[in-house]
Amino acid sequence: MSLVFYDLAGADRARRFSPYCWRIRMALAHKQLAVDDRPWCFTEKDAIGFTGQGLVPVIVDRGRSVHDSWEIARYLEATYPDRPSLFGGAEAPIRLVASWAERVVYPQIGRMIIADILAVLDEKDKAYFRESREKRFGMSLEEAQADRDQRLPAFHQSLEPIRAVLAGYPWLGGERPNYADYAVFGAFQWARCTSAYRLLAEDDPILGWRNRVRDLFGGLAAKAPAFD
Ligand SMILES: N[C@@H](CCC(=O)N[C@@H](CS)C(=O)NCC(=O)O)C(=O)O
Repeated sequence: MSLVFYDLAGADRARRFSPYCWRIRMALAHKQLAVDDRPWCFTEKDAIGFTGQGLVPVIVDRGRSVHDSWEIARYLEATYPDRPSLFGGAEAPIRLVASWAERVVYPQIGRMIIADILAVLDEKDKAYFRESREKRFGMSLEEAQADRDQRLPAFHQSLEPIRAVLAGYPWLGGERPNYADYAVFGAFQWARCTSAYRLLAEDDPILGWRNRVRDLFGGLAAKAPAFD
């Protein structure tokens, strides 16, 4: 039986846009696992109620469910040791990369695309998304996104750690891509699947890396509905 994967989807069910789900979609491809894909909307909490929480990604494999992207990555690495490694024996440093991405990269990108995300959602999710995110930001989605041009320079500056790695290696995983790449890439894929806003300059090496990750696994991420 294939592994079941609950993945956040928009009005167009083919538009998958969660940064955390993209981490796992890439990790599943890396592990060469067949996936029974379940598109999921924000307000379909009942469908994942069996996990005791309300967030995706969720996987069900070998009779057990796992949620939280990091826990899923660890589960895949432990359960499929004969498949290409996600951590390359360096779990703790990769946890650092994933954690840095969540705390530094994801929030900045989220703030720059939050109103654009609304437009790709299923109608039934829109009120929930607006209300929950406006509460989080303490302002309207449109206000949160309005100053994104002013935010870009600080965002670019905060990405220096990525450029430092790419100056010496093609991937954040070094000579080969691994979960470090997918953990950061999730945020850029989230943006390209929901917004036409250009986050990266044409000459930024991070854009070249993003495109290399996008094109992995036969263009898994490249083929997804997106704005570039
Ligand atoms: N720490 C979790 C975060 C997962 C998360 O925030 N997922 C979002 C989608 S990107 C979600 O399911 N949100 C549901 C909601 O806001 O109701 C992970 O790493 O998987």
